[in-house]
Amino acid sequence: MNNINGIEIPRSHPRLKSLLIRDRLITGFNNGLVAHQGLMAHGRGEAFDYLLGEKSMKHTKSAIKTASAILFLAKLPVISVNGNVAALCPKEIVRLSHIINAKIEVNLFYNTKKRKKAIADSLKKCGAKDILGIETKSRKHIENLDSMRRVVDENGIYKADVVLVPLEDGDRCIKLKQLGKTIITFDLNPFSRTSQTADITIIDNIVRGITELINTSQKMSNKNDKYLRKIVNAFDNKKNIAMSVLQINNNLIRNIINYE
Ligand code: PTJ
Repeated sequence: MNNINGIEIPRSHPRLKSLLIRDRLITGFNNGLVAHQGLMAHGRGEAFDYLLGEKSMKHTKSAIKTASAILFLAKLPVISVNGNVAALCPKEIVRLSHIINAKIEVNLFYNTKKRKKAIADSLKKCGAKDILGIETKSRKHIENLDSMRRVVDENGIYKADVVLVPLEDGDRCIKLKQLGKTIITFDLNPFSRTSQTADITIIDNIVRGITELINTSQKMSNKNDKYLRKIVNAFDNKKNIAMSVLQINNNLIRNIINYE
């Protein structure tokens, strides 16, 4: 039996995993990490996860392997963290940052000082030493980006050559690409602007995909640049996205046939 807000949920409940993930978001919201809108953004993600079959797809492994290779090849990789990511997988973000030697920066759409600090503190509790995006003296602005995501850290996203932007909202992804940065994202929605614009789109629930990225990165940590470049050159993101759309299509068709 699992207990969510004092309500007992039987282990046999078919949606148990999904309910437990929701609970992480709600706990994150109650602890001041997640924006109100983050709860709705999660709902959109859940809907796509449902259509994708709520499991990691085979081709996603290739996107993850490529993401790992790019992160190892990077000069200055940065992981951008928002409220939802901080609530869903903080330990994993810190673990990944250690393996690939990346900086972590808090960057919010619904930007408040209080929430930024709460997110940084919770990441520090998970073992992160330095969290960028908090200090005002190293603050820079990304030009022609209207949202508050324009506020970045000079020593982080501003100078980074590779940025991991999970659960992103579109505008910044395009802008960062225009600045010549390589962008990796986790997004369950293959049709989103972020998915369509990023260099590597990991179409998977970050809760599942981040563990695969950690395990893959552990295995790749001793590979040389030639090996890593070969992986990157063989990857086709358009094909990767198309495979996810096909998966949704197949799942829908299978449902119609089962219904008949
Ligand atoms: O904490 P803040 O202020 O930076 O705000 C964060 C949110 C997520 C609220 C903000 O970035 C936002 O509004 O994002 P969007 O435009 O709703 O986009 C989020 C994308 O992430 C959508 O395409 C969702 O399908 C996707 N998504 C949601 N949950 C997950 C997910 N993708 C992977 N794993 C998830 N668990």
